[in-house]
Amino acid sequence: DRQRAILIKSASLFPPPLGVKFSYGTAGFRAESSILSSTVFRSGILAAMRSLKTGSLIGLMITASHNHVSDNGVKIADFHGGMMTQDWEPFANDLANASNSKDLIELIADFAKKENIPFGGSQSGEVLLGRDTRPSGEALMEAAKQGVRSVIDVVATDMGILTTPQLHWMVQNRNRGLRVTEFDYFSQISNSFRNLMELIPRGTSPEPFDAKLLVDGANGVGGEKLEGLKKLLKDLDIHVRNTGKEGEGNLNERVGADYVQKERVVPLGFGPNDVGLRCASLDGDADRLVYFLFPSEGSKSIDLIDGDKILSLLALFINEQLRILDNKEKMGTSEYDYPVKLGIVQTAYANGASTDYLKELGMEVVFTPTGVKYLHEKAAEYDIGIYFEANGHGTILFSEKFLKWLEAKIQDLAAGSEMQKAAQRLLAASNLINQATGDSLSGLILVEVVLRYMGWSIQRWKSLYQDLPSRQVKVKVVDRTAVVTTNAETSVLRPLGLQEAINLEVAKYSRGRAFVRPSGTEDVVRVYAEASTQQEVDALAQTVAEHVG
Ligand code: NG1
Ligand code: ZN
Repeated sequence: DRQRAILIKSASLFPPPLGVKFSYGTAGFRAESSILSSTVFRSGILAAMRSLKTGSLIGLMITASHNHVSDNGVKIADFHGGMMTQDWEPFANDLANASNSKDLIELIADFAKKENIPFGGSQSGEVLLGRDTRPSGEALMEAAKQGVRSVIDVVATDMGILTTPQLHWMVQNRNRGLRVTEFDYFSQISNSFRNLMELIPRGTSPEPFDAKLLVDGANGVGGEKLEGLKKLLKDLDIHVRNTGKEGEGNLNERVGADYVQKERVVPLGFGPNDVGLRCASLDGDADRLVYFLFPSEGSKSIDLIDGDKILSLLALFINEQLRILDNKEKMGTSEYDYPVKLGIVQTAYANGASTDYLKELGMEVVFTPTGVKYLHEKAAEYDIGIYFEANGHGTILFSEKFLKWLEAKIQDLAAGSEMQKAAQRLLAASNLINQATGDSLSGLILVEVVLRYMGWSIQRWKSLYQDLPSRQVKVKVVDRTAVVTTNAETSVLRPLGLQEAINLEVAKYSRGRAFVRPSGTEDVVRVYAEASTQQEVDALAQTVAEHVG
């Protein structure tokens, strides 16, 4: 039939590389960009099928985030704006690995039948496509569009260069019937920023707030977009470096949130003149955010304010608003009042000191395996769920039920009262921070307002708690899938004996902790360790790595 003929014709333009096995990991498909065109083309077909199946807009993003500029990747944003349903991952893998057009078409036909996908029927579909600034993105975008367009009645809408979180946001909001241009995205952030600024109590700050913020854009899409966004933000004094413009350096090369967080050193473009200033760093596709500062002149290492500390700051802010709202005397007895559940979601990579700190404040802290999809899903179980990975990926999710409650509350409460202001702050925060996925741009703006609300310098924020010394190392192994973990990745099931060996090493140190897991995005096994001194933790990580390799 016609559909088959179209697919055969277009698939022949994108032959797969020989002898490469692709796998849809925690961040979609990633590889050296020169071998990706068939996979991206096929991901376009997949996205189109997903759109027909769900009757909704689906997103497709071309990026390899913090990885080398010569790498690229592709991932699908599902109709709700989050990661693609895990049920479709095996099909994604089969599609990417089909060795010829005939197999490919058979796979598509079988899956369409199994999933009742109405090819060429009454249903039409749409896929929204975005890419980061990688040079290979342009050709891969064409491959993706051809994939989408080879499914009858599905249109491909090319949004050009976007941050990953912008694309997720657009998919989520378009499927809620809203307008989703980049201007709409920027407006939503800047409007809720202004609302929050107006809700800051006057004259409470003990010291004048230093508005100056330096941002490392990783020479990627985030720096460029922040330049646009900051024009709408009065009161913030943002200076973007490593914007990716000519002569500023290469994408992710000794710059960016991944580099700063893992290596703990100053990114290029920052120097001794910046000692003591508040600095932030985005990753290559702007879905990660960390802060840092140079403690003193001449020191090479930085003081890192990682995702855990961003999480702690935001959790304090949210908790404070809930505390103001939960004023027993004034709390109405109306039927819509209910105990609001706040949940904090972390992974095993969270610094132990952050977990202790949050628990001491009485917060509920839960753990999931690494990977945004797990954290996001868990956070969505709460009225307000805050999740962050130590590497700076995270957001705050507000449930529909809670937001309805909040809106009713705001109507009900005395105008201008402290309680009404607390409710308004929560509502503004929910509009500011990306509800689809972790977003360094909206996250950065929220952090900036919260610091002002608290009246805190970056030094004060940093001193919330003292990080335990930690170390991460990668171990190259023949087959990383030989390492199998359980219990949110904190213990090893296989190979047998490895966990016992780790336990013996850990027991030698005070406050020792270590775990190993196979990476979902790189061909390595990762080792993470904590102990009470840097020297001890380096030794611990080293010995554990030797047990792995
Ligand atoms: P892997 O490679 O599975 O460790 C890395 C990050 C994750 C997550 C994904 C997706 C670490 C230790 N791991 O996953 O947290 O961000 O990339 O980009 O930072
Ligand atoms: Zn990223």
